[in-house]
Amino acid sequence: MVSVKARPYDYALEPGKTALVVIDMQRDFIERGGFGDALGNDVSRLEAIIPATAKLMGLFRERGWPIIHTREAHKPDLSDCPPSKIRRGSASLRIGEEGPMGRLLVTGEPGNQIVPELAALEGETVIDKPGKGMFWATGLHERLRGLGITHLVFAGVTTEVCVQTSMREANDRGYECLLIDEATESYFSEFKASTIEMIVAQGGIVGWVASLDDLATALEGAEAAA
Ligand code: TIU
Repeated sequence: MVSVKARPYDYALEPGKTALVVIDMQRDFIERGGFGDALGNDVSRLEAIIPATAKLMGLFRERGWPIIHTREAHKPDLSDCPPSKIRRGSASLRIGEEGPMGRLLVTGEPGNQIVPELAALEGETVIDKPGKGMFWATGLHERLRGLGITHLVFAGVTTEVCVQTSMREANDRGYECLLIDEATESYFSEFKASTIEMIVAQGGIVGWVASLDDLATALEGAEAAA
């Protein structure tokens, strides 16, 4: 066990049972012309976490620990996208419509690819998820159980939408969840801050939050002591 300084109290990370989940770091959300932009958001805020997320991924890759990448992606015929979700998109550009980076939130389109700096390496898992949460209609729980994973470290976008939904879903399935502060972001700074407070409130009702430095220090310290 590696003890990581975190809120609301130290997180007990279990090497060998821990996976990193990087939520939806796809061009649709991070670059101009994508879904996030079509919803009227300032996407530059999200781009800023790419270096910290890359560093976090490096900590897992150096140790050979599993990394799961997710993408919010629908089938080209949109049969896995509820009409309610399409209706609530932007009036100018909706899910499945052709934008500057191809059809919005549709699997295989340029906008649906993970940004190049954070692209998955061979052997890493990429999950296309039709919902905001990573367990809905993905088979991910069974896959994680097959790998013996009980602990999940979270990164990605947006903090209050797909990251928080996925953390809550993971919590209900018994995973011990840790979010890394510098590796998640929202289009709304106040939503990120509120989400972090919600996660750690009531004794960690959804999980823990730590800084990237505190995670790196804990891992390196534990290895130096071994
Ligand atoms: N709109 C928004 O903030 N987020 C999403 O729709 N998806 C994710 O958070 N990935």
